[in-house]
Amino acid sequence: MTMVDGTQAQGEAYDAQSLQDKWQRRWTEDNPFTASEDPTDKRPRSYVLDMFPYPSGDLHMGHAEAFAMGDVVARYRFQLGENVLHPIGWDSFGLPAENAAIQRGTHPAEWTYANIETQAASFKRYAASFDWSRRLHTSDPEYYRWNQWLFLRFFERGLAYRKGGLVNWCPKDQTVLANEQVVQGRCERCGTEVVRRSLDQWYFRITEYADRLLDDMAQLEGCWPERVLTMQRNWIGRSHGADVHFQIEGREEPVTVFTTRPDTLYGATFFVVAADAPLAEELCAPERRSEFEAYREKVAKLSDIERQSTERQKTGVFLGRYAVNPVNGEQIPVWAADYVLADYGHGAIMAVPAHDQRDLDFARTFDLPVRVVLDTGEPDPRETGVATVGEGTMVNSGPLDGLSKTDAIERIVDVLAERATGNATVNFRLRDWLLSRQRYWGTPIPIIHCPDCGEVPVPEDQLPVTLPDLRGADLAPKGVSPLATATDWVNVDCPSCQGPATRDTDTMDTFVDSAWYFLRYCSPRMDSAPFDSDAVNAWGPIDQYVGGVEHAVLHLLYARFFTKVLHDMGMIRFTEPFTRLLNQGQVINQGKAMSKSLGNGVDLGVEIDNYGVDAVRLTMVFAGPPEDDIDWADVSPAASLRFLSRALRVMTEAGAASEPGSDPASGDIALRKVTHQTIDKVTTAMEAFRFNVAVARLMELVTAARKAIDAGPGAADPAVREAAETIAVVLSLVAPYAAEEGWERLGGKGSVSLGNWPKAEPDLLVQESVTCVVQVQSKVRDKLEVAPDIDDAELERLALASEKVQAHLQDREIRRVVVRAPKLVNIVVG
Ligand code: ANZ
Ligand code: ZN
Repeated sequence: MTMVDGTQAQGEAYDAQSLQDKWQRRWTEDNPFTASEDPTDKRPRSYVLDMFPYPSGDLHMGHAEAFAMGDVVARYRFQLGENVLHPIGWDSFGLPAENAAIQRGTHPAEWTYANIETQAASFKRYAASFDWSRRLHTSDPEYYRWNQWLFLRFFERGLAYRKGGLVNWCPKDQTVLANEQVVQGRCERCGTEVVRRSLDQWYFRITEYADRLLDDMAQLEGCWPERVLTMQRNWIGRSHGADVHFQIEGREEPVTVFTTRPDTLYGATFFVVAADAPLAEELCAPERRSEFEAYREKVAKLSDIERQSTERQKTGVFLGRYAVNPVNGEQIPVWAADYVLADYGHGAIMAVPAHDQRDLDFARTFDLPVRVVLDTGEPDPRETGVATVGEGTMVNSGPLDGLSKTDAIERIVDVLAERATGNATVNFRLRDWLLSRQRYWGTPIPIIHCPDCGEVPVPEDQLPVTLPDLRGADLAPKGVSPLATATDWVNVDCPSCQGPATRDTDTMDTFVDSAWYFLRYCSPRMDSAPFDSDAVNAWGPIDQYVGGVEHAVLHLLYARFFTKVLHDMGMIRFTEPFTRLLNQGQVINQGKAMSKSLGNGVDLGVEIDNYGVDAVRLTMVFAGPPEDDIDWADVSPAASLRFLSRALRVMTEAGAASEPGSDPASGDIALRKVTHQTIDKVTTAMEAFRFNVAVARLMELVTAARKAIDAGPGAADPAVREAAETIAVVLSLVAPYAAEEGWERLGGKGSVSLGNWPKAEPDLLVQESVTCVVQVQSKVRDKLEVAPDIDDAELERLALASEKVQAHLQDREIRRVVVRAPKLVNIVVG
């Protein structure tokens, strides 16, 4: 343990370890951060939430940063005297527990709960201001029971359904992945290349909420980071366009395509079906079949990203059929290709090579015709190989000729509607949420499959469907859920007809757990409902959510979806869960993300042993704005420790020299001004989430107080006490141990952390002005009243803007401006 010598005045060293031992014990006894449910408690409520951790081991540097930032937010609200809900829990289901258990030959529960205890102890040591009474673990049956209950409500409303279809499959983890969990064609967790498989899976119908998920973002504008809003918008991907029905020879029903450019309908020179769509197989002429099947096999191995890459040479197979363009009766060949995706739009397109680059690349590869239908003034795509996408005038388009693109879109949609061959429509990139997983460590899906009754919900009084223990069983991925091996568990009577039936053996995606945990915190022990609506309406929506930007799409979108469904069910009042969002940066080292292979990892436990919790937290907060990454090689926890020692010494000396309650009005006016300006600036910085600025101001106040003790009015001056008390309160946001200790030494009442935020006295904020003389060629031409701390640039700007000065400058060239802030500006002209 590093000791910093602070002995000069008090013979008292700053010993982080002993401060931690002392105050942690007190906090455990007093629970100062317990939220109040007392209805007579009239303090404003605020709900501050950190994204809950996954118990993958002990806390690491990333947690230390995230939770330092979140804690500053929560502690600030506590200091303002609000009734703050700042809960903690664990996102404790999921694959890593299962994989670790397989490796170590233990049960996932053992690994999980041991890690939770480790992290909980570390959070306590880290002095996070949590309400520990509300702690939850999503792998507890008391919690996941409500996942099941919610699933059944969704099921009743048609928002949970099972269907067969192509899904992303990770061959290593042997489980399906949601689209969101496929990153550049690879499994987000293990990096294995993902393949497509046809399976029956459970989905949540999130697409039904696509419009609202987009439109309600208006509420978040300015309160969530712009980049997160953009990512959500792109993920939902709303495009306006038209459905157009093409007749295909030998097929009764027309085939519909989605296009954002119905204006280009006369330029459609071929038709493309996704090679892996059932339609391609159906349309394929017998003589093309073997070629088609070979092609389809190759396509199955590709990820969506690869398929749509503009760099790849286009591939495809002619299906031996023709489609009929509904506006001019033209016959165009039908192809199967991989650049058209089976699950977007209708899985088929009309190809307009002149105005769509992918289509043009394809046309050039297979020597298909290209017809320009919008004259944009750009060079001919047939010569350049570059599709033209600009605005212009319609050509080669019969009745559309001469129209602008926008007018043509409107006209053609009318024509299509009249002939019942198309209509305007909106299409979304968003897919339904695939929630079933073929793994053990998750919430069992509460459905029983009966040969006679079909999908039968587990009756409510039989919830939770608890996981079979499977201790000692082989959980290694085999493609079917390990739950299927627990035959006693699987075989049940059908709740509806009492005949033999089987339980669904899949478990839920853990994003289900985190889609509503923030509601559970409001009434964590409720055993008759997932949450108490009154409590949720009293606390929610969450005022401030803090967490990593890696959750910008998945978790936040799902939580927003659940909130809307629960709102529609009448269970909650609000429609958006998180009023404000803060994404903290990452902790890196020597310019790179910490990793085992680079050997640049920093161990949080070691840092805390070396410098203490306060110094580590202070370093995190002081390093920069909370959104920025922190390079641990560029910061100095040792310097933080020295600062803490200085701060504690000021508090100690002031405490020893004066009694609490003395009237600061009689104190040293210069120091008082510094104190109140600090309060003012720190408050502004806190409201603007510039915690690093708040710390910088605090450091200045400590320096000013030190000076006042040593070279000014001395430690007994009431202004020194006022400064020291302010230091303790502001310091409590980042360095709770030093703050609490200093407060005690100052004789402060209760915990320093609750309801002590000071108010700046306006009188002490007024800065006197100084008269600045402005000269032109060394002759005084004007006098300005300016702030004493004005900087040179600002003073020069004011001087040059003066009308009197302008009158003397006229058009003469300024050769030099001499600025001596705040008293003098001299303008030298040529
Ligand atoms: C004809 C056309 C002409 C198109 C033109 C574009 C430009 P966004 O904006 O992403 O919604 N498309 C439709 N379904 C597709 C699928 N399953 N796979 C791949 N591409 C598909 O894109 C909509 C456009 O993407 C549609 O408009 C269609 O091509 C293509 F000058 O239709 B377009
Ligand atoms: Zn039945």
